[in-house]
Amino acid sequence: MPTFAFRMKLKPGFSDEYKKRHAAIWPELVALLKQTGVGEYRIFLDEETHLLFAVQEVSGEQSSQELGTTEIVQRWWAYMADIMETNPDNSPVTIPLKEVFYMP
Ligand code: RM4
Repeated sequence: MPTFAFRMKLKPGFSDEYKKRHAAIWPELVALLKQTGVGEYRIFLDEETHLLFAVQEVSGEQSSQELGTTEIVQRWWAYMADIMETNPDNSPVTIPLKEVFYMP
């Protein structure tokens, strides 16, 4: 299963809020992610730089970041926009990361 990794950025001071909101992630968002092929999905925070590093297994061709045409993701991105670095459409600024090491 291919793995996608990407970087996003949190606004300073919101790590607890980010974690709290994700601990209560909307069931309909989880269902959509699973339906579209996103499997195990982790997000890590670098507390020093406020950078978020996401790693997700994907059975299809698209990552979670390509679901911005769905109403649920648009609503989720709008909900998260106040604590994240976003584009004008509320999507989180997303920088793909290059895999440089893999140990099976
Ligand atoms: C992140 C960001 C991503 C979304 C996850 C669930 O903060 O909004 O796009 O896939 O949450």
